[in-house]
Amino acid sequence: MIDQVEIEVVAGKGGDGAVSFHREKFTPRGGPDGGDGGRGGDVIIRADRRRSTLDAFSDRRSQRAQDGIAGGVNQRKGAAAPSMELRVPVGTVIYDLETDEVIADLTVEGMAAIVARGGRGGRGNKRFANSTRQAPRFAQRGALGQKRWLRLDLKLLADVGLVGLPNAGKSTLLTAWSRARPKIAAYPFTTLDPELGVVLAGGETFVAADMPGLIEGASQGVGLGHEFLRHIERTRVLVHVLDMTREEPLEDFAMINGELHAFGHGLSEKPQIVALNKIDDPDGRARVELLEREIAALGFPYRAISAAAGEGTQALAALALTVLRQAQDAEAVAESEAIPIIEPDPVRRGRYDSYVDEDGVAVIDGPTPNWLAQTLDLHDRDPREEFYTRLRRMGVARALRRLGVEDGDTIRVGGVEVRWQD
Ligand SMILES: Nc1nc2c(ncn2[C@@H]2O[C@H](COP(=O)(O)OP(=O)(O)OP(=O)(O)O)[C@@H](O)[C@H]2O)c(=O)[nH]1
Ligand SMILES: [Mg+2]
Repeated sequence: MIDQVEIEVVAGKGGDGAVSFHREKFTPRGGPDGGDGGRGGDVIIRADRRRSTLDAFSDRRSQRAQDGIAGGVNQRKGAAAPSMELRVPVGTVIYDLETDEVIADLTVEGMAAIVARGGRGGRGNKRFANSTRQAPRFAQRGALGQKRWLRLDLKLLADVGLVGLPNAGKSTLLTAWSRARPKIAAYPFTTLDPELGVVLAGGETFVAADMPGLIEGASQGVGLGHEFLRHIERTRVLVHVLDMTREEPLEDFAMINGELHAFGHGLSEKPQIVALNKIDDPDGRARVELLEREIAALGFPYRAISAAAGEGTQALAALALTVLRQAQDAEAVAESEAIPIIEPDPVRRGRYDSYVDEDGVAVIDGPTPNWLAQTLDLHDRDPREEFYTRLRRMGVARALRRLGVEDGDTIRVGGVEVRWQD
């Protein structure tokens, strides 16, 4: 059972560096004091057990973090943007859509992955001052944030399983619950199996699984019993549906629980809620009144409902959600130690490739050269000088000479074509 969505994540752009000069009453122009821009926000995806589907992304395919703030006068640094956190259900696998590589498998509550890095802030003009250039009239732009397409895959596991005898009203209940779910336009829910339903309760959702009815001997494999019971194994909370129009609903209840116990695998330890169904039927209602004290004495939370008429079904959903959250809280305690954050590979700033492309143009390709080409205004003399100086310091001149590049030849750096000046 796969719930799947494709989204674009765009980290924030870095704030631009400022161009400014110190000003005092009798000094019309002092030294450069433009501050640096702040970093753009990262995009982070975090597993949150309060999410049960990927619906939230169906109408917002592009997720964009905020940009960093520009630097200011008087060396004031622009603020870094906060990262944007997207919340997905536990069990979501994040793929790079282009390469199909797994970026992260968020198996644990709270686990997170940085999926797009914010751009670096640009440097203010103060940082470009040196002995020969005391009043730089340029600053650096903030770098663009990382941008990529992701595929999120969620293997839907049911939170709540419906159990009971054949004909108890399990399928009718799931239908009633699913009717209450608001339609979300254009969401491809057709990929869901019919036995699973997303149930809305108090603004939150959980996933419920309908099961075929269990019969006596199911734990011994009678009537495909083993197969059905294995499905129940993967749910956290059971809703036990009782047909109150039957002669002895409490015997039915005991029989089913006996089968769950006999099968083992922790089925009988799962939290259970009892749904006393078919109270729209006069016999059913009468029997609820007759047996209510006995049922209460069993110690299970219960609700009287009419699955067919949709009566009491929302209250039952709310109760199921409460019990589900309690079960999850108990699990979360065990997992609350170190919550891993998955970080992308560190950028190796000093590294770059140099080669001649199919058009015969020499290319320099690496994080730092690309960054400089994108953030310094190469149409302007001073920042262009700065750019070449920085490249020469990285040994680019030697690499280009090796490729046969001479002064004045066109080269390509970070997607920008420039004339090489040694
Ligand atoms: N009067 C009344 N009939 C109901 C109610 N809920 C279910 N039924 C009827 O009971 C019969 C069985 O309902 P289902 O929902 O198919 O029962 P089930 O538990 O899914 O049965 P299996 O899939 O065979 O295990 C159907 O005829 C329903 O219309 C109810 O609240 N009141
Ligand atoms: Mg059914």
